[in-house]
This record gives sequence, C-alpha cells and structure tokens, in this order.
Amino acid sequence: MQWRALVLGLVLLRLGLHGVLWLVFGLGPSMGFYQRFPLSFGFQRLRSPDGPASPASGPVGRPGGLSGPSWLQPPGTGATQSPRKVPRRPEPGVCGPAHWGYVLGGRDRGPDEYEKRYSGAFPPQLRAQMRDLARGMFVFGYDNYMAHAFPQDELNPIHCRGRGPDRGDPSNLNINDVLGNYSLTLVDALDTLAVMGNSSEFQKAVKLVINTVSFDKDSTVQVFEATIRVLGSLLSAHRIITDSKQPFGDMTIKDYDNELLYMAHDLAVRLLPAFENTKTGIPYPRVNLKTGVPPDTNNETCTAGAGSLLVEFGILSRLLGDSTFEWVARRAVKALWNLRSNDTGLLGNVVNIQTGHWVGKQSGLGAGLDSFYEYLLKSYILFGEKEDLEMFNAAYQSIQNYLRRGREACNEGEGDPPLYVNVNMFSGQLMNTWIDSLQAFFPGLQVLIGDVEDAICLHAFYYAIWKRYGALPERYNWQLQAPDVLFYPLRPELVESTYLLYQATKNPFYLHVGMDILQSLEKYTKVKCGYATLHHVIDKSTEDRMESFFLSETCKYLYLLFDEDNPVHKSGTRYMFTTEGHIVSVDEHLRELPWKEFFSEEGGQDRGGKSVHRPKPHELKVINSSSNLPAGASSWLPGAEAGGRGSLLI
Ligand code: DMJ
Repeated sequence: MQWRALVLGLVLLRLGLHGVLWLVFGLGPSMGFYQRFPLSFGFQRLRSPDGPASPASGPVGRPGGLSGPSWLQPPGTGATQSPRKVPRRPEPGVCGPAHWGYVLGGRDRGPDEYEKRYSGAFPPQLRAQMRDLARGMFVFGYDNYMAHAFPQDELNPIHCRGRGPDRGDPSNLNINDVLGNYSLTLVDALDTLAVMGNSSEFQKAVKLVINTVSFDKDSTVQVFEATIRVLGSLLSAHRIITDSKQPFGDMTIKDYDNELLYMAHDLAVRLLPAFENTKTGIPYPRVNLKTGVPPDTNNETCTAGAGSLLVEFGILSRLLGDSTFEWVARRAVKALWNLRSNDTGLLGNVVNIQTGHWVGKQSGLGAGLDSFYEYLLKSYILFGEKEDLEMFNAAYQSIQNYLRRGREACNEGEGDPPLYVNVNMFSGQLMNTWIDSLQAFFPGLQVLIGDVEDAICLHAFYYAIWKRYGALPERYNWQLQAPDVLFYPLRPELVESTYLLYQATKNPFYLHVGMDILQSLEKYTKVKCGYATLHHVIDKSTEDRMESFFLSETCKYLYLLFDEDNPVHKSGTRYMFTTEGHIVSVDEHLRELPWKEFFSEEGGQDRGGKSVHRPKPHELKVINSSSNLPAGASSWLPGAEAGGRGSLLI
C-alpha cells in the first residue's frame, strides 16, 4: 500500500515538474532556455543599469513585472494574495528512502523520459569543459593562496599578498570576525580538495593543518564564523579521512590519530565561554580564543549567528560522546525559538542575549536569519530529532504566511510572481523593499523539503538579477529595480541553489545557469592572483579580497554541478552540506543520543543553573563513524536502498 502511494507520488511530482518547468522557462523539446524564460516573468522590465526598464511583453504575468505593487500589500488583501499553504510533504516518520531520495531525483530509476528528452540539451563535452573550468577556478585561487598568502588567513588576489586579522583596528569586524590567524582559507578548502578527487593535495593540506594550525591565538572571532568555516571543515575532513569506503580516492592519512577531531575539540572548547553567563542561553557573538568573552563585548547577536551552530556542535558531540557541545547549541536554538512572536510565529534578526529583547525586529530569509532556518532542517536530517523538524515546519509555514508575497502558483494565475520580503516580526508589515543576495540560498533549502515548484520560481528571480549584472548585488531593491548595496564578494548562494535544483530536476537549464555564472566570474572577478570581490556590480570595479567561502562553497558547487559522476552523487553514501558547503555523510551513528534527558529541558535553562561542563582532552573518547558501522548498517540510513544506489541527501 505504502509503495503504491510512493509511486503515485513520484509520478505526480514528475508531471508537476514537467508542467512547471515548461511554463516557467517556456521550455520545449526544441529548447529555448534563457532567451525565453525571462519573458515568462516579465523580467525584461527590470531596469537596465544605465537606462529605464523596457516594456513588458511576456506571455504570462500581469503588466508591471518586478515592480508590481502587490508585493507591497500584506498577504490576504487581494484576490490573488492569499497566504500560500505549504504543499503536503511526507510525514516526519517517512523521511527515509522515499522522501529525500525522490526529492533529489534518485538515480535508481535510470534515465527516465524527462532526462532523455533533454539529454542532448547540454552536450557532455560542454559539461566536461565547464567542470574543468570550475576545477581550474578552484586551483587558481587555491594555488595562489598557498603561494602568496599561506599561512595567513586570506588571499588578497590583486596584490598577491596574504591577509590576517586587523590588529590595528579591533572594530573592523568585517575582517576580524572571520580571520582568526589560523590559516582560514586552507582549513576551509580541505574537503573541496577531496570532492575534486585531489588526494595528494588533500593529504598534503591535512598534514599542513595538523602541523601548523593552532587555535591558541589572541584573536577575537565570531563564534558563528569560526564554527561554520573552521570547526565544520575540520569535522568534514576528519570524516573523509576515516571513511572506510574512501569514495573520493585514497584520502587516508598515514598514522592519522584523529588529530583533526582533536583540533575541532580544542577550537570548540575555546568557543564555549560564549555560552556561559548568558541569561537566555543565547551565546555571545564573539570570543577571544585565548581569553574568552572580551570584557567590553556586545550583548546583541543576530539570530543566524547564535542559532546555526547545532550541526557542527552536534556532530562534534556525537563523535566524542560528549553532550556538552550539542547541548549548548540546542539550548540556544530553543531559547531563540521561544522568543518568536506569538502572533506571527516569526523571529527577528537581532536579539539581546541577556534580556531576550528583540533589537532587530526584521524578519526575512537573508542576512541575520538565513542559516537559522537551514539548520533546523539540516539538524533533523542529520540527527533525526523530531523537534527540529517540527520547528522547521512551523517556521516554514510562518514564512509562507507573512513573508511570501505575490500569486500563489509560481507561474499561473493573476498577480505578480512570488517573492519573499522583509517584514516586522510582530505585525507582518513590510519593513523595506530590498532582498539580499544571501536569500538566494533559500530555493536550495526548498528543494530539500520538496517544495520544488516554489524553489524554481525564487531561483529564477535571483537568476534574472544575476543576468542583469553578471553578479548578485548584496542588496537589490525590487521597488526601485536597482541595487541598494553594490558589492558582490563571490558568494555561493545562487550557485548552491542552482546545483540543488539541477539535482532535483535534472533540467539542463540549470547547467546553462551554472555556465553563465562561471563565465561571468571568469570575466569580471579573475585578477592576477585569484578571484576578487566585486566592489560595484555595475562598473565592475574590484576589491582586493577573496573570502574563504569562494573555495569552500562557490567553486565546490560549480564543480559538482558539472561533475555528473562525482562520488557525492554516486557513492551510495548520502551527503549533506553544512551552511559553509562542507560535506558530511549522514550516518546512523550520528543519530545515536546517549544523553537524551538533557535535551528534554525547556530552552533557556541550563543544567541546574550550573555552568556547562568542559571536557578535558584526556577524557575524549573518539567514536568514528562509518568505519565502525556493522556490516549492513548502511541500509538503515535514510535513503539507502538495497544495492546501495547513489543518492543525494544534500
Ligand atoms: C558563508 O560563510 C556561508 O554560506 C554562510 O551561511 C553565509 N555567508 C557565507 C557565504 O555568503
């Protein structure tokens, strides 16, 4: 009975996708791709950088295109503006083989009619060429970092120099939050080397990290940045090294003795003071790696920064068998969750960690909140804690109720195409008319939960902006049809969504999008010693900075998009990406929870008011994952099926 429902579901999803893609992109067997798809939304009405918008002539959509006034109206105020119901998704209990597998277009069925129909649309040689271009992009950035910047944190690609923390100006948070004087770019790039199958460089890089990187530094960094870029990368590389299957080639390290895991532990222990002496349980945003929370520190944190630590902290706890890290991260999530508005269910973007007062009342999908939502779902995928999914589902419904504007269906009916706006968390009233480039990650998240139609729509919106500027401005004002904030620091979010949508739909349209992005990165951001931040998306002037996420995320997602046979898709292991793009295999061991009782407490409380326990290194007991799995255990994993087909969890 259950499998019949599943088959029916699959068929309906496929039919739905055919229909949606046909309508959205105006695709037919003869192809039309992006010459035609913008017309569907009237996107050609976007104001050009140097002139007024051209008239709408699209076959679908109301006249007015992107500036349609209906986005200014709250949901439910017009015939076409009713809050959208979240599409029915499988119940939590069936998030196994069926759900995540089919959402991501599992390969066990072989090429179906859909794949066959478009298989000629993006020739294999072109795909290989693009894969090599993406690989070359990574290699150019990485080699130049190693040659000119290592052991410093980042590469200044224009002047071929290294960059470390700005010691002269501690208030330079843009730099100091991220750069901890711990060879950030090398650490952040480790698993990209593995994903690209470069075992010799991976092994060399891991040894270099083990031998040269120390966290005993007088650096005040942001807890969130250190967690996602450094802790996450160390854990990801550790698991790649200790994976008994070695799907990426030989990534083992001779005499490896869990050094990366111990380093991850050392770093996490240095971050723990952020979770102490906070009345709400929400962590301080910054710590000094040597001395703890600085005396003059700020009590205000953004929601994403405080509430997106659970994936990395949870993995660390479960690998070490020590609940401390997961416990503090989960306490922070719950404390934030308990502060959501009773009326809208929304959270704001900045909160005071002592009073729980919302300092920033803006609720949106971009900066300040993005990865909070992402980690509710990804924590569930990884650890299987039902409450994480429940929080995510409730948050997703509130997002649909209050943030989503425009017509209900992606590309049919009256009204403007859908858009997610920034609102006041308590009233749901529109707060401004811009969206930011970070929000472009959201379609990828929607793919994970099966809301593919809406993902296609939102992605198309962002791609239209990319097409116009050859990059994504940090903020785009949809009312003025112009960028509000003009820089583009090589961010990965649009590529990430493109990759995930390609995996879900196998529509070569997304390969064309990827090619377009690759080519504009080459054209506008490549400089003498790497890839540079675009200072101004219109005049294309550059800034001398290459952020570490360019190698860990942007290049990785581009490469994976074109590398059809990559083990990430085909090894039989199911992988999930952290918010920094680090791969983590979803493993039954990570679902074991020997300390359950701690998590049943209400958020915001700590254990009997006592400060958290800090394990000492000699107490550590390492639980390695897949290498310890009993024979046949992989069949318990969500999505695993007899025969171990390659499938993606992502
Ligand atoms: C990355 O560090 C991560 O993707 C994070 O979640 C958001 N910001 C950057 C990339 O834009």
